[in-house]
Amino acid sequence: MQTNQVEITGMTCDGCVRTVRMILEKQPGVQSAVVTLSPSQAEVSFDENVTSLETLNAVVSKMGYAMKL
Ligand SMILES: [Cu+2]
Repeated sequence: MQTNQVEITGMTCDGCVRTVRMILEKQPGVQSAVVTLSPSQAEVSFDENVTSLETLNAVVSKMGYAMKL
């Protein structure tokens, strides 16, 4: 399990924050996701044997957001 703090671009309101958090928490291997608007970032804890920041970034990118990796 690892925890990473990553900057997220594209979030403009609390709705975005909720959306990103729900997307992340639904992904296999993700244990928790704490998302904030200011600063615009996510703290994600996940099992690195199951998923990766690259995979999670691909998922949020489909929704119009992006992680700065
Ligand atoms: Cu929004």
